[in-house]
Amino acid sequence: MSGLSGDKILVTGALGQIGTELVEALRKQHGVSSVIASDLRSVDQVGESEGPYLKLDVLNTDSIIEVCKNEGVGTVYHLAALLSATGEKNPALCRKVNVGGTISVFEAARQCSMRVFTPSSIAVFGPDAPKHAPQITDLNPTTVYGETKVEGEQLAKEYEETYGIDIRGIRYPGLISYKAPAGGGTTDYAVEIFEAALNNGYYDCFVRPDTRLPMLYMDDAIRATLMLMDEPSENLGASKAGYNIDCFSFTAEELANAIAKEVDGFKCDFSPDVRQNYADSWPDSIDGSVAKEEWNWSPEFDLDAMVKAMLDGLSNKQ
Ligand code: NAD
Ligand code: AKB
Repeated sequence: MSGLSGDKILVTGALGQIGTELVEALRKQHGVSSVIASDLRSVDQVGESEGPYLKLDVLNTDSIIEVCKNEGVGTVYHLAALLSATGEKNPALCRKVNVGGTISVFEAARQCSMRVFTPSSIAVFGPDAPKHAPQITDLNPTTVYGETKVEGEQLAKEYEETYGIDIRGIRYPGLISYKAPAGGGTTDYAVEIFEAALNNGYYDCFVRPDTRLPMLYMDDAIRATLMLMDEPSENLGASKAGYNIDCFSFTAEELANAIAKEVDGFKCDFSPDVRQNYADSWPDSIDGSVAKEEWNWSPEFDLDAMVKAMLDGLSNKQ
């Protein structure tokens, strides 16, 4: 992978669930000083940083352009966003940050000749999509968050067609990890349940036991992201702004049972709240055959491997 205007990498929203692990992986691949992490928090709030860090609001296009020009940034991983549960509580802010922030980054990419990775989500699908969602189908989400993700994919296509910018994205399923907390999404129950199981032996889950959603362990999500960004451009087709990727699916009850096999006495109750509606509007599983054909994606972690990795990771952290 070669940078265009420069070889450095900028990550927005770097302190979030994905950014925490993506920055680590990118620094291993490219060297610590080549990867600039950025987020809304100031440096003194972040503490001792293990590499370059900047306070950067993605709504401030001029600042992004200035940083990219001064630092010689060639690639941006744009992660700053509001997730579904937080976004539905404040739809205006969700639109502002998710769509406005994406336009800022694309404008900077246009002016500084940069490549961009920007995640989409399974939230692009609405209740009318097949429950095993194909790559191509009508996208009619019923959440504002989902609408911003559809708009992000459309903007990526427009910027690529109009200005020739290389913009790539993955429709991430719910991501499960332990290094940083989940950031206010509907799929957060599949993350919170682990810490609750280890600390309290009990979790009160905010979706019904039969709620089935596509999910992925973070190691696989990071690997998919790096693979997609390393793939030669000529191999990628019309879905490059938002690939479905193969992952695994389980119900909330299947997850609780898998944890109970490992954590003696673990008990889970289910008290669905408003997030149930968002979960019900999303598919049960997704068809990742286009990503498999174009850049050979397949995940390594299944439900049992993920449960073991989560419990080991959290136990070693505590
Ligand atoms: P997160 O909420 O954990 O992190 C987002 C980060 O963005 C936060 O650190 C926040 O401080 C920062 N941020 C918010 N507003 C900002 C602004 N104006 N300027 C700069 N930074 C700002 O989210 P995440 O889980 O790491 O998700 C990253 C991306 O991946 C998002 O686009 C999200 O929609 C997408 N995604 C995540 C998942 C998942 O399960 N985590 C699934 C599908 C898609
Ligand atoms: C959320 O639940 O909001 C995210 C997502 C699937 O986009 N995890």
